[in-house]
Amino acid sequence: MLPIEQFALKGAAQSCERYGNGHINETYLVTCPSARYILQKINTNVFKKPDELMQNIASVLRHQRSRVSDPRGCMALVPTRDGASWYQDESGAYRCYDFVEGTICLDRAESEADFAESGAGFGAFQRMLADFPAHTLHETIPHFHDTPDRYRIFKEVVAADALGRVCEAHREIDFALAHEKDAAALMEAGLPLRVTHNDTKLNNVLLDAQTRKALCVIDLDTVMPGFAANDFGDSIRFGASTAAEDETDLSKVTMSLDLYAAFTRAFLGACSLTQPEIELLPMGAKLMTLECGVRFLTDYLQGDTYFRVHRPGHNLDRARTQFKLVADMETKWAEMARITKNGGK
Ligand code: ADP
Ligand code: GN1
Ligand code: MG
Repeated sequence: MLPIEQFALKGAAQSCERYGNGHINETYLVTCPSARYILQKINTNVFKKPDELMQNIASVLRHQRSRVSDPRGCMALVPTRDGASWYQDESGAYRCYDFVEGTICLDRAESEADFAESGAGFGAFQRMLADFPAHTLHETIPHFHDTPDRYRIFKEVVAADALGRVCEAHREIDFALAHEKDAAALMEAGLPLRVTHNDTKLNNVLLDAQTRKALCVIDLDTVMPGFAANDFGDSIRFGASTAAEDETDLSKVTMSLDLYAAFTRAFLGACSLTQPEIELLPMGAKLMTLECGVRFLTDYLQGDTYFRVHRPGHNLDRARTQFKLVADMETKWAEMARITKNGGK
């Protein structure tokens, strides 16, 4: 039983259904007579300290709230009946948000303009947090975009081969190992640390359904200090792909230079980055994709305990698309660098 009645909703809940395509939390749409809500069971296997997580979210939302013009421009937490920002019982940890009405959430860009809007949204989010006191943020997942550390864990998991799956994934393991030389490229570049979102998938920004303009950045669980190139790169990884993250026909999976350019224009137009940060944006795209592939592959080899899966081999399929994208980016590297240098033109 979900603890819906613990939250201060406007009226009794008429329905509560699983919602969205996130890989981490359990998300439910709760409908009351005069309002809708998003109820989430926080994945405490991933977020070990929900109290710290919720402190981060509450303070980021307060900061955003004082800066947005449209009230739908940032999420609103629904307090518990006791006035707390989240609720915990023996079944788990829960939080509730107002449903941001009149928006759409895309798993694939339907046009260059939609994808560019996500760039404008994430760029504006980063700009909005430029004066947020970064030292007050808890590290909700330590070493989240520490690619060398992701490799360290990956290699331990390969060596252990606890489920005997290594034999199913030789080609992918070899690909990952052959690309390890790039792993520290961002971390060793001396880039400025900013407050970043760190999970900038297209489906983590809501677009206004009428205007299709970016309206509200969601999924704030991983807001932590990071590099601008991480946010840029994770968006490209997911949204500039010509296929779904779990497409099994790899011939459909490429990185679209048109989508790359459209996103770059919008992102750079919305936040102001230094020259070294701009130069490393293509590396951000490649590394976030490689890192995500390594994470999917690690999870496959470990028995699918982190990312939600919907079929056998799902995480291996996901790893394959990421590595296909990395290989495709390598063939387009010079053009990606040129487009980035020209501000997305
Ligand atoms: P996860 O961490 O599992 O990805 P998200 O916080 O991204 O969870 O939520 C999953 C999905 O639920 C989103 O992709 C979006 O479709 C929807 N969603 C989340 N919060 C809201 C909200 N406040 N208003 C409308 N839709 C939301
Ligand atoms: C997860 O939570 P969601 O589905 O928006 C993951 C990201 C990965 C992404 C891959 C906290 O994002 O880091 O890039 O899946 N989030 C967490 O699709 O690990
Ligand atoms: Mg999400």
